[in-house]
Amino acid sequence: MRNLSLTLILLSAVLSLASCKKDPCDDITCLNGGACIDGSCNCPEGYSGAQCETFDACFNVVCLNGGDCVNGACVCPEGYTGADCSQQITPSKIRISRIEVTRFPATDNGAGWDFTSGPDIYPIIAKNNNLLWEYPSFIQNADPSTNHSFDVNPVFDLESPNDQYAISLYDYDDFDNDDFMGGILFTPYSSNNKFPSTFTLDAGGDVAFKVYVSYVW
Ligand SMILES: [Ca+2]
Ligand SMILES: [Ca+2]
Repeated sequence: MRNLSLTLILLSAVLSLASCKKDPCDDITCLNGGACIDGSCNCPEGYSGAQCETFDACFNVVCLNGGDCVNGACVCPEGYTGADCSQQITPSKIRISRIEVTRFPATDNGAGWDFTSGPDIYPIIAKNNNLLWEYPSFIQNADPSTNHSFDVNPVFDLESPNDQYAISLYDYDDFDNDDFMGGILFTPYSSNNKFPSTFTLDAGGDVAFKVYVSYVW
């Protein structure tokens, strides 16, 4: 009996202590719409700090194309501009490092390209019928069933990316004029192309190419 009454006394003492325990949020002020929960501020999105006093200037700032937000403004990667990096900058040059020939005609209108063997192929690039670049050698007796790769070394720059160029394939011949095998007109740049590192030039005709490029701004 004595034990029980002692227990009751202790219990009521604990209860009275608990009832006058302070609300942990009494002295807490949460700014910017924050709400105090169990003694600490629960801040709305974009705010942080003990009192929600710090605003992240990059909250809700969207930077496209790999841009980074710094102090509330987008820092754009090379080639992009605009508040959200959505705008492309026209490159001053498009640099070709490799040309792959992905299709050429197996025959010259039914005849062989050469008397007893396959064509000896090489690509050229021209603009307004002026030769700008040609591969300095050729691939001998090229097999039309596979792709053929030409390293462009040193690199060749297309100096006016918005102009039209022509890429053509020739069969080198020893004793007469080289045979034209086919060509495609192309404009290397468009303002929303996202700067691809390769582009495919294929109009469904006799020849098709894949061109490996980089960009100079
Ligand atoms: Ca020939
Ligand atoms: Ca030949």
